[in-house]
Amino acid sequence: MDTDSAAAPAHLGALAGVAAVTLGAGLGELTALAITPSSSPVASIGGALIDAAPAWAKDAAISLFGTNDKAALLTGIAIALFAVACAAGWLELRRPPWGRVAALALGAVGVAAALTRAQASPIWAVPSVVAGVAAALILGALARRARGTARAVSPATPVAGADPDGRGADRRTFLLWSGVATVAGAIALVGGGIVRASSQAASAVRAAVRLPQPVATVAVPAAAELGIPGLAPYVTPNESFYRIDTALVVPQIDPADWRLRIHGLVAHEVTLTWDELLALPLEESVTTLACVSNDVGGDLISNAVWLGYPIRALLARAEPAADADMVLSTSIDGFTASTPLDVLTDDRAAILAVGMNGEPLPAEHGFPVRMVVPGLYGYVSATKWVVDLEVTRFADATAYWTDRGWSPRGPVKLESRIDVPRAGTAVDAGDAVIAGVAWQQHVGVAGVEVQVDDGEWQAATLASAVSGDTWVQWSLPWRATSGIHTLRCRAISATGETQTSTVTGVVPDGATGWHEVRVQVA
Ligand SMILES: Nc1nc2c(c(=O)[nH]1)N[C@H]1C(S)=C(S)[C@@H](COP(=O)(O)O)O[C@H]1N2
Ligand SMILES: [Mo]
Repeated sequence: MDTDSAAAPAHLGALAGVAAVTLGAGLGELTALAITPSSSPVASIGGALIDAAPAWAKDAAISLFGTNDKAALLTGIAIALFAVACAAGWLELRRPPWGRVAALALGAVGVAAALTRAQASPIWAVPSVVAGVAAALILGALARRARGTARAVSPATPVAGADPDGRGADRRTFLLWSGVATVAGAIALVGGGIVRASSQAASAVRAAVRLPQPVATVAVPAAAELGIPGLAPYVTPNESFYRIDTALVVPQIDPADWRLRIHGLVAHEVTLTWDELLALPLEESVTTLACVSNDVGGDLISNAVWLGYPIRALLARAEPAADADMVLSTSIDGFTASTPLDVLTDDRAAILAVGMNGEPLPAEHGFPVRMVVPGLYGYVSATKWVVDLEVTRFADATAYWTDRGWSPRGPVKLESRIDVPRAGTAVDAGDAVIAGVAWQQHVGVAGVEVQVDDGEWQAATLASAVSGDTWVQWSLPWRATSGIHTLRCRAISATGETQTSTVTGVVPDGATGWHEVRVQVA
């Protein structure tokens, strides 16, 4: 064992480790940008963690962080990497070459994660190899400097010929190089992430897409929009449409390469290209998507005008076998959803969507093609970046979330939400309005009732809606008196069912209960 190195302070080792791992990861990130964004070591490890995480951890992440669950995961990875980097640096200082071995092992973890991603090809290993090797080399070099520094400053092990100025210079050089490596690595990591995100947002292929005119259009009635400030708009702008998926890096698909394969229990396999899809008679439909993880009162629900082609017609070409009862859809990144065959073949607007509110699908909402199915939660129906439909049976196959404890079928439950006034806000006494949205897609909402404190349930006025496939806005005038008030709402479905007061959590097939808001009236 090198006794000199024992004199080097541990924090110098930690600094060397953080510098080496940050720069290594940054170089890996830049390499990934040159190959394909999803091969990024950090993104691959994050993606593998998402898929491997126990169901309770994912459920907790979505309910705690909602659509910020990915930022939370990346923060967690950064903290874990920081700890491992400190440890590796310390090891390299005290037990060389084990710190370098740890850096290489970290790279190997990246390689394993990258190669097991659904879209991976062997070249996906390269960014993690670059990251691991670079981190090991940088760590070796910095740790040598740190040991030199320690020897120089340690009175117990004077270095022959070392003058006080030289000792200070050694230390300064070490700190300078560590600092430069850390900052350069951080810039590469953050910059790489920004370049990746912005290149996706401003994707040239997407910008070049010209969607065909629909053969059937839908007019959204003006009376669907009550225009009450604070109330969710009837049609959600794409920028504020909720987003939930397992894709840490949004999959990039060039429409020219997109293929949909329909196979399984069918008489004829069908393959569809992008040009073939766009040449079909496309129809507009308005469908509200909801996430099964949406808590009572939550905002994981949005509404859009979609452009697409009925899946029913494509299945008719394939001719499903009589004993088939499910379609397992798969995205390019390996997510799967199990959708009942009868839902895809009845007369509802279950579509392969290419357009969202007059634009090609945004990258994060499934560009170029996703499924939209009225009446089912997204996890069993709304596969984004869809590339494969397997006609099968519930008895024979399970989907991504089913394997994690969620129900194989997920019809949307009857729910309603108060948007105005918002909980905790101050309301002026006098004439006020209570307003919100209510939904049970493909069943439809016939009424909404509101209760103030423990008073009578009062019927709210419903706005118009395109169909029962969307949510509907509602409002009720309220003479607000000063004090603290509790407002509650409940929906009545088009089939006469009253929304249950029974409180259930989101697992395994969606939350129930009445939304309740407490407000202070001044
Ligand atoms: N490829 C893919 N598609 C997916 C998911 C996913 O993780 N991956 N999540 C599903 C879930 S759980 C929901 S709620 C909807 C959300 O669609 P949005 O992000 O466009 O709102 O997408 C569905 N489609
Ligand atoms: Mo979801």
